[in-house]
Amino acid sequence: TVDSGMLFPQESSSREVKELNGLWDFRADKSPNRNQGFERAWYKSRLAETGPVIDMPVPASYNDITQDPSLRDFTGWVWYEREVVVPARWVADEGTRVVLRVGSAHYYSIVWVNGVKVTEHEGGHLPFEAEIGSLIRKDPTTPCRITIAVNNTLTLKTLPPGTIQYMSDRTKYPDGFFVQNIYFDFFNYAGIHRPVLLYTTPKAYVDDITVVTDFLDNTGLVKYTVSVQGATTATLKVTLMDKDRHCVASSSDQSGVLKVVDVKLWWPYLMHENPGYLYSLEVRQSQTFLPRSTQDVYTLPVGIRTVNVTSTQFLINNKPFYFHGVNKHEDSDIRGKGLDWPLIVKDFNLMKWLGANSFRTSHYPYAEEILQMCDRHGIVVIDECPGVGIKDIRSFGNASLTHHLAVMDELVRRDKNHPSVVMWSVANEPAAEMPPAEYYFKTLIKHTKGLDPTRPVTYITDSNYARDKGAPYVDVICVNSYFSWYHDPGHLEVIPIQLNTQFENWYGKYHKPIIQSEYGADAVPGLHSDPPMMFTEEYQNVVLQKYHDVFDQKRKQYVIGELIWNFADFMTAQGITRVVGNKKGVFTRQRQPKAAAFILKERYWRLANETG
Ligand code: GCB
Repeated sequence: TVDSGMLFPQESSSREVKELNGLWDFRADKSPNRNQGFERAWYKSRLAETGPVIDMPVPASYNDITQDPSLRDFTGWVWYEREVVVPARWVADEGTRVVLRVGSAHYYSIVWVNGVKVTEHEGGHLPFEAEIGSLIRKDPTTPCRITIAVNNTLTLKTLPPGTIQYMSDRTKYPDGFFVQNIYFDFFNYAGIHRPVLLYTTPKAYVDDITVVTDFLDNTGLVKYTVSVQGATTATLKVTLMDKDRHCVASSSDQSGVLKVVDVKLWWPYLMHENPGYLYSLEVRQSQTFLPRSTQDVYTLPVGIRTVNVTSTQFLINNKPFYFHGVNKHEDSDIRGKGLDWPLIVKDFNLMKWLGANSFRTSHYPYAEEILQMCDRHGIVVIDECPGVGIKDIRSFGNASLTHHLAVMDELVRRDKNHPSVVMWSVANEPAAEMPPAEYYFKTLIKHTKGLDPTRPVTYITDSNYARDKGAPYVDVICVNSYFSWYHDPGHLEVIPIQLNTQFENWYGKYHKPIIQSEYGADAVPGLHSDPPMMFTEEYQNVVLQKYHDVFDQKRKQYVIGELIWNFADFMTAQGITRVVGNKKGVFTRQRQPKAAAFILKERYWRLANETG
């Protein structure tokens, strides 16, 4: 389990943030065993003194930045470095904690400051941090040198899993040739994907806040717990404020329940004229360190809402919620999976244009900045962990499960307070029919419910309904299917019968609500044919329409949502089924609409009016 909080870094009257985004020195370790950087201790001096370095933007995937194919397809350690001038007041004040934080780096990271290792972290999609105050105070006259080594190698014990395969036939492959096998359908982009920053807190600080919300008639209930570190006798002031910064409730206890009269609930987009209403929970913590006192202030956005699941419905604030949304990727030209504000805002504008009220973070946790947008705009999120491509029986082993549980710890710790997050997804399309899947998913789901008893838990399946070993443990059945695409390609006429059977089978066996968590077809933008043929925009249209007809019959019964695969085209590994990436987007990778986007838009706005 995790032993500290991971509150999103924020400035306040007691906290400062210094972003380290921009150009870093970069060097890929192309030595045969990828280990030269460690053998020669590249972290001990300036990276530029160890050999040639290039400019690398942070945040960004490094893969598509240069013209070098061996860097695009690189597997192994890459090294990032930059120097930062730390404000003198941070150095001078022993009472200031200085924390180095990495939003995410794919996949395994080791961090040094002035040649001293400060932390390491496994997992490519969640933040990690280290307190570095004592190190920068050691030698306040030199700039602070931050070195981050990142390794994107995936093995059977990583999440997502992969394997490294060496090819020893020298009549076919050059010396040292190996490939990274992956079992998921998106490019294994790597590097420092999210912002790196330094932030400060006082020595006695607010380490974590947990809120759980509820309401009774017109009264909102905010159950909160504050955890404070570094203080012996902290006094606390917790104030809940509305949008106009008027105090609506307050307390001086470390935990308790705040009552909000005439509560304004957090509602999803299109379900209410004022979606995404957020209160602010200001936590003000004071501590007296003689001869002076310090204060720490942290303000958490809070949306008051409830989530419940029945055998046929998904309820938000006790009202049936129908997911009409998308599956996404963090993916775009040049920057790969690097966080990019113009892209994020554009995607929200496109989702709203479509009338999408929800998305799934397929197939890994997205940047917390994105969840904050969801909170504010009322976009509902199914928060998925990187458990994608669990196909090999060895991936169900103990070491893999232990890591998977740890990832859920980190994911729930980071995202537990987001009102937009209404459900956890612990995996996508695992080999759920294999015998070890039963214990694996039973344990994983129980663990997740232990971490957060307030949200339903699911995983996304493409297994046979009768043989799926984990389905008994999920709250909502999420099914992916690609009728007339991967099965019976070209035969659009099979969709009504096969999709009906799919729903009846799953509901008949489990009596749980069902989300069509993926469906779709590739369309190369600009390819046309009538009658429709695969890969044309017309074919994608008809697949969607035929699925929609069945959804309309079933959504009044127990189908509670439909998420198109995919919002936009995205990059994949090279292969014979992918024409420069996956083309199942309703938008192109450059975020221009295909014909299908207009069909979806019409439908989603109609659904918004019908389902309220
Ligand atoms: C799936 C996967 C998704 C793929 C998609 C496809 O079932 O969950 O990651 O991209 O199918 O297009 O093959």
